[in-house]
Formats: sequence, C-alpha cells, structure tokens
Amino acid sequence: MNYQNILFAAAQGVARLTLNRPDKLNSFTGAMHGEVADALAKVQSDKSIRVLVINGAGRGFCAGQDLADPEMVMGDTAPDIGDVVEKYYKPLVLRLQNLRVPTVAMVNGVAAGAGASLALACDLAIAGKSASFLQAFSKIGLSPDTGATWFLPQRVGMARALGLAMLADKLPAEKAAEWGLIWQVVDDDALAATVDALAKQLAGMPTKALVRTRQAMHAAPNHTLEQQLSMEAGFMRELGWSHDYAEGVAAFMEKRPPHFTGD
Ligand code: T3D
Repeated sequence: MNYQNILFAAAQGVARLTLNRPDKLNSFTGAMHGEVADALAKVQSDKSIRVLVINGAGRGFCAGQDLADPEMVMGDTAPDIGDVVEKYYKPLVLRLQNLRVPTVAMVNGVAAGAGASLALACDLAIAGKSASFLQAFSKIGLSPDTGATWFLPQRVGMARALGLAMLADKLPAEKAAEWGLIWQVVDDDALAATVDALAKQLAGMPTKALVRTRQAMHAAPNHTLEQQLSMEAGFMRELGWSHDYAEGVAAFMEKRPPHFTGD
C-alpha cells in the first residue's frame, strides 16, 4: 500500500508510525484509518519488529476524527456515527491491544478526542511538556469513544475521568503524568531522544512477556481474583517454555546481560 496519510518505517526492531496530516493536526479520515490498519498488520506479521512507536507530524499528536471528512459530513441524512466507530475506531483499539509487540505513544502536541484515546490505547505514553490531552467529545455533542471510557477511569479515577470528559478542559501533559494518565512527561526538546532510548530498550526486552503483561493488566478489571490468578498461571506456563525465559535465567546465573530474541 502506498501511504498518503501516514509515514511508516521499521529498523533495528523499532517500527515508527507517524500520523501525517499536520495541517489538520493529524485528525483521522477513513483513508488514514485504512493506512494505519495496513501498517499495524505489517507490525503483526514482521517478526523482526519488537516495538511500535506512534507519533504525529508537526505540532499536534492527533485531533481525533476529521470533522470535515466526507464520510462524516452531514448530507441530506445524518451519518451513522456509530457505524464509523464500529468500522474504524473499535478495530483500531483492538488491533493495538492485540499487537504482538509493546506500543509507545510519543505525544508531541495536542491529543484530542479519539487522538487522546489513541495515546491511552498504547502501552506507554510519553509526552512533551507542551502537549495536552483533551476529551473534546462533549464540545461537539458526543460522548467519548475509542476506549476513553475504559482507559480514563482506570487511570485517573472516576471523579477525574468524569470531570475531564464532561467539561472537556485541556489537561496539560505535566498534570496528565501527575494524575497517572500517562507514563512520563519530558522537556519538548528531549522527547525524541527519550522515546528513541525507550524504544531501543523495549526492542531488546522479552517481547512475549511484555505483551502478556499488557493482556493480564487489562483483563484484571473483568476478572475475579481467582480468574486472574489462573490467567497469570497460564501466561507463566507459556512463558516458562519460551526461549527468552531460558535466556533470562541463564544470563542471571552467568552474571551477564541477557540477549532476548522475542521468542
Ligand atoms: O465521526 C465521529 O465523530 C465519530 C468519531 C469520533 C471520534 C472523535 O475523535 S470526536 C472528536 C473530534 N475532534 C475534535 O472535536 C477536536 C477538534 N479540534 C479542536 O478542538 C482543536 O483543533 C484543538 C483543540 C485540537 C487544537 O486547537 P488549536 O487552536 O491548536 O488548532 P486549530 O486552529 O483548531 O486547528 C488547526 C487546524 O487543524 C485547523 O485547520 P485550518 O483552519 O488551519 O484549515 C483546524 O480546522 C484543523 N483541525 C483540528 N482538528 C480537526 C481539524 N480539522 C478536522 N477535524 C478535526 N478534528
């Protein structure tokens, strides 16, 4: 596929997906969704990729749905926004959650609407100090989507989640980190280097263990303690037979750094 709305490249185990509609703050069109889905399929099938970094071109991360996208513009009949969510945003979150590698959102500017949700759907979100998170939905008469109602209350608690979503105030990156919405905030000019170092670190880690960690953490709210303990045991059983576990233990015993392959 020839990408017009994103940039995608992979090298040394790190895949980088850049939302590339800077003039429109990288807001999502149907075409961009198709390209993102194609790039995520590449990540899923290319075993040399060990981590995915998502960022936005220009001054923003992503402003959510492009409100001028022909698919969304009101004609004689109102569009079915539920269909748009089912067709694009729900699969996007599920693809990210089921991705076989860890994911990092490099939030270089405003993340609004589904753009904020996209950052939250990644495993680790790192933002520059000038970035912000905006639950823009109520400003246009909608309720949050793309998993925002799932991720927000789990990370910041119900009081803050409801305040953010109902009032649609911009949450500055530093407060987002303070509240536990994102992993880290750094100076704007340190963002690229910080994310590069993190991506390199993740690309050298035991990939399957990281992904099982994500899955277990996200499954917990819907499980009883007993169900969660069983899930943990299942993952430990599987990982216990992995190359990376054998390597991790051998490296520990031999007092040397491990060489994880993701197998
Ligand atoms: O279809 C559905 O609705 C279902 C799916 C919903 C998921 C959603 O994401 S709903 C939420 C959609 N997003 C928004 O409502 C955010 C709208 N944007 C804003 O509120 C502001 O742009 C920001 C707060 C994000 C940034 O403000 P600011 O002042 O830094 O930038 P700006 O001047 O508003 O935007 C710069 C340009 O990007 C501008 O274009 P122009 O006038 O220079 O040609 C603006 O129109 C464009 N832009 C920003 N966001 C969007 C957008 N164009 C289309 N859609 C956008 N979402």
